Amino acid sequence: MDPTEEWYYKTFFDCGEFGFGLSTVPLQPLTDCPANAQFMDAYYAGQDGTPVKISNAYCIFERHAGNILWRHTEVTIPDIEITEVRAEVTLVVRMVSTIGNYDYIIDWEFKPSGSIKMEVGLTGVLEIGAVADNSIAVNHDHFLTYHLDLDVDGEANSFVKNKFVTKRVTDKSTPRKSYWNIVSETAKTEADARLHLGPLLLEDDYPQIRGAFTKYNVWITPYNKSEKWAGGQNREIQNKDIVLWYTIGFHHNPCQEDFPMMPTLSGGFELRPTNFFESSPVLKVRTIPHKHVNWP
Ligand SMILES: [Cu+2]
Repeated sequence: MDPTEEWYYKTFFDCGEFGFGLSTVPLQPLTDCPANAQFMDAYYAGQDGTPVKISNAYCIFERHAGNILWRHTEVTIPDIEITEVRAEVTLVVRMVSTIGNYDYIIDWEFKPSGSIKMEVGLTGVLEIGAVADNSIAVNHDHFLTYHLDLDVDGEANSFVKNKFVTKRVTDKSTPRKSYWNIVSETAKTEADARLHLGPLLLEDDYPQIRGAFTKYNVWITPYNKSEKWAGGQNREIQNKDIVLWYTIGFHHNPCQEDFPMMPTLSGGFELRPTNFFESSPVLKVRTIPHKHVNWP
């Protein structure tokens, strides 16, 4: 098995549970997705239980973004210079959900390094009000929560936080005054695992009470099929079947360039394997022969 395939298999995630699912819109070939994309339909259960079809709900394509996967020029050998470069080719799965005036472009990008990158792009029509001769748009937030069931090497998993810590040298063993180190902490309970986002609103303000999950951008909870929304109860999470809730927040201060159509604004995060593989999983990636390149 390809080592990255194994990682994807072990890093099981459920991308079918977007609250966005019902708002999925058909993708337009050649503009929503590139010419090399394949499209798939999707179905959801309608109000009366009958299946409702969304044509071209997903697209899947190889992305040749022009990025470097890895490279090195070896300059330390006398009289010889060796250069090896590999272009990055990734696999992207895309869907778009339109909710009111906004369109959310949701990408899952699978990289040869084993990294899985989640990206969401915000675009659409800015919601505005008219005040005398002017148009105004209010400051607002967008929060998107990803519900990730990370079963790495089986169901039992733990959440480990790696913190960078400054250490002062006190024993005069070296002229250096300090160094830095990594201190690993395994979260025992849900409260231990929360990571802070830093909300702008006061805690007793009504939108903040309603969206209290946005106070932290990472929550870890034990797997429970019926739980669909972020927010913990401080249960034990060490060596358990755990799920990770990642909340991406956008504090949107509208500007004139967002009116009337907002150019796509993107945010995201990356799941990167760390000490999972024995060595770099990209060594097997071949270079693209020049004769196979068709310039447009
Ligand atoms: Cu906005």
